[in-house]
Amino acid sequence: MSAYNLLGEERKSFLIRGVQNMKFKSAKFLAVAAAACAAMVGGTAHAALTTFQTFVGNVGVSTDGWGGTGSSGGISAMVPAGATVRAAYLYTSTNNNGGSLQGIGGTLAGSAVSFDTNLGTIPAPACCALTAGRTDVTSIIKPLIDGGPGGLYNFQITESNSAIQDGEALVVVYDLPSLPFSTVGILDGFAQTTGDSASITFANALDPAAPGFFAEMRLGIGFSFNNQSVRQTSRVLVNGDLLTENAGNFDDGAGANGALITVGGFDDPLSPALPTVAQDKERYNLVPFVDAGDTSINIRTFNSSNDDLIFLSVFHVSGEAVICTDPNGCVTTVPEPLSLALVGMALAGLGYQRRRAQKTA
Ligand SMILES: [Ca+2]
Ligand SMILES: [Ca+2]
Ligand SMILES: [Ca+2]
Repeated sequence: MSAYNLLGEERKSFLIRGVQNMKFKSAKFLAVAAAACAAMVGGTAHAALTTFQTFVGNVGVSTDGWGGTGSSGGISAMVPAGATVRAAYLYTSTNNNGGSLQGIGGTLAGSAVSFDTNLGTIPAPACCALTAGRTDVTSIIKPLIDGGPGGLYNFQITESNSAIQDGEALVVVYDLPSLPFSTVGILDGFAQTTGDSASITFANALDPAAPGFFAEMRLGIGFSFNNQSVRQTSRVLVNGDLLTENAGNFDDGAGANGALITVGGFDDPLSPALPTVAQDKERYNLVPFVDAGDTSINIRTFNSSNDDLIFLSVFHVSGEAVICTDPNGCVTTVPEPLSLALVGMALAGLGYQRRRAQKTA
């Protein structure tokens, strides 16, 4: 148990019991209602951060980010010799384009890319129509890495509209027989600024003391800016304990609109406990937040400045996991239909605190 317990042991046990007992009716009802609301408000195919892909096996993952006010730069992957690429995805994080990806695109390693999947726009009170896009770049990246020397691969990247595109994230998942059996989970979309959650639920109870046990999370965040007078950060809780209050900033870009991006990457250190803004590179070791016997890891995010886009969350954990976004764990049964009136009643009880802040970047 970490010292940074915000909710207390009782609350934490409640959360874990909630995950273990999926028949918990009222909690499930609220979760379904919140998801229904997000879908209605968002008006897009995606509602908040949702599971995009889960890879299980002798797998590894490379992540990296790039942003700039110019129209081209470099983005990288670190892949060991002998590995073969299972899948590769490129994301772009945009601002002030009306929630559309029109005019958004570019090239990766000389090949044209169009971000064909709009991951949705954060609803109010978030500002600036913050919207990310995703495209599958496996056909571009795989031939450049498979059979290659291994190590660092650098790719040129360009943006069609650099002022709107804050930057890109490259996620490469690969197979290598010598790697331990593990799970890579990719969640994407947007985290609602007033509070959002994701859970990893495991088939077997976790033992963080087991040899080789690991659990890591990396975030991709757009349109975040911090200096001595402006503070735009996200708070992240893991199993009810505070992981960071300082996720965000433009670590992989620059301090100007059109370059505000940070991605926890292969070249970033794991954040220390309770990192400062400078220390937080959006790459986190979750092991200290796991207690022996836990069957889930629950993540909650909040962005009180209402102007940062958490568009990507990549998990890499030992063993086989099921990754989902229900705050109470992975519900496997189909919920009964809810009337809009019932949804409204549930939402009235949610009572989130909301604050507004002006973007000054
Ligand atoms: Ca740009
Ligand atoms: Ca980074
Ligand atoms: Ca950061």
